Amino acid sequence: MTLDLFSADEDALPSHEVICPGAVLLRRFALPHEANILQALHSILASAPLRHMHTPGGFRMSVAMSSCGTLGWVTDPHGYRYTRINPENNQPWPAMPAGFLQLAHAAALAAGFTDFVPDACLINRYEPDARMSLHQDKNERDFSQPIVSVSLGLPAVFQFGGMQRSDAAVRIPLGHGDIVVWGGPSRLRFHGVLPLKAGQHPLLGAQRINLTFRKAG
Ligand code: MD6
Ligand code: FE
Repeated sequence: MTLDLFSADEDALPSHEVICPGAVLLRRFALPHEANILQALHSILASAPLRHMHTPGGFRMSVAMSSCGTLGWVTDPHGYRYTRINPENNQPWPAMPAGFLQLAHAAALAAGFTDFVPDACLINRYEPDARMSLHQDKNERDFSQPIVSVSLGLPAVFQFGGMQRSDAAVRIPLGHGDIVVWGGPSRLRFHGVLPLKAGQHPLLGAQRINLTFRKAG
């Protein structure tokens, strides 16, 4: 009998890959937390439902969004910004669950960023064909803090570019449970998500959910 060291079992282990300085991919890091995350998401989205916002230029976003934490990210004809009140229902955003905070903190630490305490978690839902065009995350106050991005459900192709929109972008497939931590010299890189391919995920069905944790205020 031969021991198969490179069997499919290896695909079940977490991994740590540096994408470029400041950007780390932690494959499967969120898997042990999937049940907790989905349960918490269910109640967050019951009080702050996902909705398709419009860009300042007037385009309806194909990604449906909500937020939890002290600050939530919104876009409307006045621009992109963080607010304490959800403009859809004039209520504060749902609190960030302790489990979300702990996961984001642990992922940041694994990527070399100490003391990450997010005050905003943006919740993105992609259905087939939904995409996010290349953008920079620059509505946050302190760019010394990283962003922790958790992917759940259907796989997607993430694009990491450079500091200019026109810079070449690498493509990284992201699957259920993968986390990207992004900061330092990479913090202001352009990035985006290619149109989601149709499919069925055993837990989430025909969608991808992305959580991005930020220290926004
Ligand atoms: C997404 N993520 O993965 C969209 N931004 O659906 C982002 O826009 C993002 O994943 C900054 C850092 C990590 C991200
Ligand atoms: Fe982003």
